Amino acid sequence: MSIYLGFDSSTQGLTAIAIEVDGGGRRVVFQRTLNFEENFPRYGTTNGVLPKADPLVATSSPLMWAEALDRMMEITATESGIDLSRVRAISGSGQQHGSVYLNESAAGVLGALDPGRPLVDQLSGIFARPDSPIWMDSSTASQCAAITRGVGGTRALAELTGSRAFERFTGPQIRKFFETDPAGYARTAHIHLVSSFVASLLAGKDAPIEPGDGSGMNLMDIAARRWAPRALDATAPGLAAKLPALEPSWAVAGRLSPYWTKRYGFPAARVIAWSGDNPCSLIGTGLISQGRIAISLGTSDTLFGFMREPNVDPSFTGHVFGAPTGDYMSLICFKNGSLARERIRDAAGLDWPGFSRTLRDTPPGNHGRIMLPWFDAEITPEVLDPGVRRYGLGPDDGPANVRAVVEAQMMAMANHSTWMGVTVETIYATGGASKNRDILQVMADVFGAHVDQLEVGNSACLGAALRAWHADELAEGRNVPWEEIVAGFVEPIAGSRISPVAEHVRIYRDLRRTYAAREAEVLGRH
Ligand code: ADP
Ligand code: XUL
Repeated sequence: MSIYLGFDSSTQGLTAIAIEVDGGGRRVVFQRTLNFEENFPRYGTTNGVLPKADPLVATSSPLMWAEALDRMMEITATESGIDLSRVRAISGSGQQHGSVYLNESAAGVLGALDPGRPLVDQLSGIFARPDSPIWMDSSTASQCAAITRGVGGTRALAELTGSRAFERFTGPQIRKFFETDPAGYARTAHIHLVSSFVASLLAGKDAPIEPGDGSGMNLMDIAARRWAPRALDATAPGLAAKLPALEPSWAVAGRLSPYWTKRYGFPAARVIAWSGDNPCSLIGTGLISQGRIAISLGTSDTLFGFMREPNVDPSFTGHVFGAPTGDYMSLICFKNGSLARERIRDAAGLDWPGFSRTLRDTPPGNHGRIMLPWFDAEITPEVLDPGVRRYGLGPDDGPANVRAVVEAQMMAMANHSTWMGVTVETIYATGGASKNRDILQVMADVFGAHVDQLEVGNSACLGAALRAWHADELAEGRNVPWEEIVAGFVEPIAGSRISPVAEHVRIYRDLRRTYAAREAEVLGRH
């Protein structure tokens, strides 16, 4: 019997999952989440984000992520009930795009961590920059423009890296750091993603970046899976020397360092390259062949599917990322996801059961009333000048706003995903809000598709554990097919299927056109 660990360092918290694999038997044996704001208040984050004066800026604390990792490893060792000696490998998932800037001392410190002292006490000197820009940041429009020019235009950059320049992507963030703090950039020896940073803490040395998360940087040649010199040159000087190696998703970054084995009694298990939360979710939802999609309703809402070839979105709204299988995935990301739903819920004075009841009590189509739910700058479509727009709807009409925000989110997802060319018959729903069946009913009606709820709500974390298993087998010389890896873990909850109601599907077919027209009107794209 073997145990594999998967961790998910996400925007709002850190989750751990342990899976047990025993011949044909397989099950999740442990799951726990630590919330950054609640459990680590001394960092002063709200929903995992540091306070900021500029609404377009979003940063977090890499030291907080490290402290959470330390606490979670302790919990796994002391409270999970699992037999630690059976832990063979650990991998993880990180919120995508976020970057961590380490100075020259970092390598030495990570390689000689003292198991007698807490991790954070030893890390305070390793950063060339104390905060990390994260995926919610939209402050790099001028850097996006400069990089696009440098690479030869939007199409050229999208074809090279899988995406046009996006404000939150790591390359534009690195360029901004270089422009605004050249001394800090010069002090930077290594730039990690959230995923490769946390993996480095576990391995006690620099862990690689893999193509799933590497494709969220505007720096990787998506077809060759190598750093793209043209993109690096257009971003910042001397960048190649500061980036970790790019290695396959199943690369072994090392073994758990003595800090973890001596401090908590873990075996020297393999540390497998960490990936981004969306590539990990692709595995954790079992999307290992073409033609199906998943929607994750987390802090961000994302819609994604497996792809055989890197076919770039002709409208440049969506992304092509590497998939942890060695293939590709298509993805669109919405920033106004769970936090937008929460704002409407709070304004209406409701809890989640009340929010659900309201969805049941209000009519599909909302009598034609529409909201553009851009509380924050939006990614899809690009909105850098945020503001909620309401049509036929007052801000004080709580119930109508509840329906409007969910309908808006689902219509935007349906409208902006047509480039993927997938005839959507079934959607796998995951993420924190996917437990809400009334939200999923709106999803089913807007897409005209069945929606299945997955057993494990955190598919990114599960995907990370499954990747650990797959890579450990490979390292032992056994190439276990992905179908076999995901079987028994990613099946929808029996009886959970939510089916579209034909009459509602008709209503949304029309309303989706109205929604698209409103969006175009506000964005000045008549
Ligand atoms: P992350 O993307 O940070 O991993 P999660 O996938 O854990 O986030 O989702 C967290 C979100 O789930 C919370 O912000 C909350 O808004 C949402 N959520 C939790 N329970 C419900 C519910 N019953 N209905 C709708 N949303 C919910
Ligand atoms: C994807 C994206 C978000 C983050 C945080 O491009 O920005 O989904 O990965 O979850």
